[in-house]
Amino acid sequence: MSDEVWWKSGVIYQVYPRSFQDSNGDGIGDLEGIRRRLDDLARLGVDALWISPFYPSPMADFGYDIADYCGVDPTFGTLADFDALLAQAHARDLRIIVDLVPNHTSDRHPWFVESRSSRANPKRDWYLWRDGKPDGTPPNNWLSNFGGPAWTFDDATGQYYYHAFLAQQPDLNWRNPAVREAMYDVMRFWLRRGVDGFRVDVIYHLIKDDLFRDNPVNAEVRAGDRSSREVIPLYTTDRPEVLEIVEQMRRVVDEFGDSGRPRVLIGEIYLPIPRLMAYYGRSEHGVLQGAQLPFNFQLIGARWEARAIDRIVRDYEAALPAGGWPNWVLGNHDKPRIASRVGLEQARVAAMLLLTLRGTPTLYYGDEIGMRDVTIPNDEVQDPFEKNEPGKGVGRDPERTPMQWDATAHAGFTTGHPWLRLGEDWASRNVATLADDPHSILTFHRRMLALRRRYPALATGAYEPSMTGDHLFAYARVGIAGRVVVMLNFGADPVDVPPTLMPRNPVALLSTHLDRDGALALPLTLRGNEGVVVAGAPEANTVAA
Ligand code: TEU
Ligand code: CA
Repeated sequence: MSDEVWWKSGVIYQVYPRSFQDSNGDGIGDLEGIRRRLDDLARLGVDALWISPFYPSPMADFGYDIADYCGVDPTFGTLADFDALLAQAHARDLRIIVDLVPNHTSDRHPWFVESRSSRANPKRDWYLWRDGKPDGTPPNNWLSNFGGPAWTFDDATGQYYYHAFLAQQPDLNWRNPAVREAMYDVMRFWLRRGVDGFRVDVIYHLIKDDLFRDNPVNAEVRAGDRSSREVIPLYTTDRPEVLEIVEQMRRVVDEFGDSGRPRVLIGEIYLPIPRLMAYYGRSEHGVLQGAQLPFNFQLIGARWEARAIDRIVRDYEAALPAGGWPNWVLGNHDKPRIASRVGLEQARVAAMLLLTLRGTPTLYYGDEIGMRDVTIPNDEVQDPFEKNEPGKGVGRDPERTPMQWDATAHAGFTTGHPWLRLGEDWASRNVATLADDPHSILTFHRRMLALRRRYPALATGAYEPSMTGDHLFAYARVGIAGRVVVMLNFGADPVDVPPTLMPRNPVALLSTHLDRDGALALPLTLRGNEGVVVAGAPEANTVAA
């Protein structure tokens, strides 16, 4: 294993707690369920878990509407369950990253209950309250990401409040220093408990325009688009003042980072590359002051072609600030699953890409067994986004279905009735069944993760592009201990690998097809949808002293 800090060399695994493992038969995953699966996660070979919100919540947005930042929702367990999970994860060398949702609270949070009670309440200014226009319509044209106006009128005090998401998720006023201090204390609460870091929900949303100017109308909106696309979020996201807050959050994390246990700040940011880079923060004495890992979502929306991917990797690598560590993501609880986007065969190529590019990978639960989006019948839809904007394909239930563990009832996820239906393939596509299959996608993930540990060049080595064709994308990872070449066939037809790409005495370390090991005969032809990791045999690698 590389001796770099864990959040650079390690692999993050995202757990959506509702859907991971139920321990008490109510059909909803919980913290105790995650604890029981720690050995499975250690066996998979990941290094850290990011757990989506488990805090007390009315669940209007399934936990992204928080009513108490310092507790655990009874659905998910208790604080004692969290402590047990954390201790037992740490005992296995697994880090725990928790979700921080600072942009908005639940409308049931005591802060908002107070804030809406009267215009004179001391918490009034903790949220964004404005008068309507003289004709009674909302203060400006800002739109909710989940459909409709971002302003809801509150009868009690005769003003509108702003919410970037649901009306049940009022946005906090981050210009108010008391809000900042309260949220930094929330961070300290979890850091003291021992968490290893935060994934900060929509960190780029925290500050809105102080003049509440109208957002520009989006000329490129198309029929069938989500309604929030009607305007460009110029005055509601990525405001310059937000970067100061990102640095403040980083300093809070760093208050706890010097005990030999560095902690990490991850930002959830959907922005084009040049803007994304700002969230690494300013450089002071050669140290970046912002988020260590501003999530890089470029691969999520990418056209799945060799040249397009190569371009993304080059542009991203070239844009990184000095000292900025890259990261890569294929999917999450908000986006269609990778195996549905590119197909089951390419999903292995995608995983090889994710786990061999330079930068911290985040793996979404279930992707290691090739779970696909599950069609949810209309009368079973849970996601409020889908309910608000039906028929536009925005629903997020399909990628949130229960983890498929084994071939027993409900795939071992629950003994009760699962909150969301399982994928139809669960009886064969599950961890227990695929673990026994030497050629399964799960076995591929385990071997790929093991390979990263054996070859530190794969985790922390330099990135060297080597060639891109119509379907072949090849690059090398170069560390002090050696050089590893990755060749990926993005097409369904065989592709010949130019011999110049090969190290001397090439040895296959891993193929997505799991049937190449040892010395490679040349010339090499990759089969359709095949990726291979190749090294030079040791004697060819020996460096003169
Ligand atoms: O998501 C932010 C966000 O804008 C979206 O991910 C949006 O759902 C996506 O672009 C649709 O494709 C975060 C959380 O990840 C999400 O689950 C929450 O619903 C949202 O914030 C509000 O907290
Ligand atoms: Ca449960």
